Amino acid sequence: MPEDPVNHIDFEDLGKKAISAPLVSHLYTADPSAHVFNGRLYIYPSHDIDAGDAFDDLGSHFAMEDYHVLSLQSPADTKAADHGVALHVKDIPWAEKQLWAPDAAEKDGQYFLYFPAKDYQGIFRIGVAVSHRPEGPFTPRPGAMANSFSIDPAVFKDDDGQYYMYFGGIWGGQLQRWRNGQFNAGQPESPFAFLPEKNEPALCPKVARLSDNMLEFDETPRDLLILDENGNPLLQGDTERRFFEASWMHKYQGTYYFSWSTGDTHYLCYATGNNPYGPFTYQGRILDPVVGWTTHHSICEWEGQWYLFYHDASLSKGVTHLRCVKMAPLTHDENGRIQLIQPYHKL
Ligand code: FUB
Repeated sequence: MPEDPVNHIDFEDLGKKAISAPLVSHLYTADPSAHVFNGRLYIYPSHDIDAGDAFDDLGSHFAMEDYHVLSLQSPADTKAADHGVALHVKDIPWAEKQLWAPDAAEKDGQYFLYFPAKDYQGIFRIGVAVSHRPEGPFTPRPGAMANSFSIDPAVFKDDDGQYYMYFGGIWGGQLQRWRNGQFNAGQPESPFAFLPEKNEPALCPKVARLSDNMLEFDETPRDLLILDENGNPLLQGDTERRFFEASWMHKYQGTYYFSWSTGDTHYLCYATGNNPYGPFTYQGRILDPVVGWTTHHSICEWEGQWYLFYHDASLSKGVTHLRCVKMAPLTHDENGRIQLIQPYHKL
């Protein structure tokens, strides 16, 4: 992926301008998925490392090997506890490499960690691992979830007790290679091959209800349609709005909020709908670009306040694949609109 879009950064100055500090600084973390379990806030992030892999537009340099779970006792905490290794790629029979953005869910006292990884054919699949404790360690299932593909699983529990997984990501996330349940392994291996034309509807994130045991899809994944203000699907060329990766779902006052990253234009955006499958209508931005190429988030209510969990690359002074997770208050205004968050103050 291209290097940091913000050039010539004075990181000392940036540290003063940042609206929030890294929640941990003894390891690099990214893609924070936050949930409150038993009154404590748990964060399920990617654990970034520098494995020495080549930097490219397919994200080969994101070569993560394990997950650590973080947690906060109170919203006033400025540092998160690190519960150590919760799952390592060497213990996942089907996965070869690249443990990308995970999420977690709880059901009946069991905790489920959902994660993407490349299998031994180089294809991203989504796996699940189980624990009796929110912080793990998690025991992986022997195989990936049947019919799973692409990256960035996010699991949402609706008020009726049904769980849904949202997922997908283009370029290195391989979503563009999937058509009608088939993976197109053809050349070239460019992130731009197999994408729709700019004037065609954008590729959609996917949604599927989970089975009662939380281990499989309960249905064939469906497209989650994101419409513009005129009711037309967002177009692939609408790069400041179209879906790229980093699905998240939250519900506020009965409305479903689907949010995502625009990837190469570096925004977090959201759309609203009246059911978990959509369609969703584009509403606006949540977060302006952060230092670093990627932007990825979750949204979670804790003790009556909503928070955005996100990352930037400030801790590594701008190294794209060495990121740090952060949190900031998030506000829905009186009309339910999410107020745009600027990650750095203008001093
Ligand atoms: O962390 C690896 C990948 O970078 C994630 O899966 C994407 O969402 C992006 O943040």
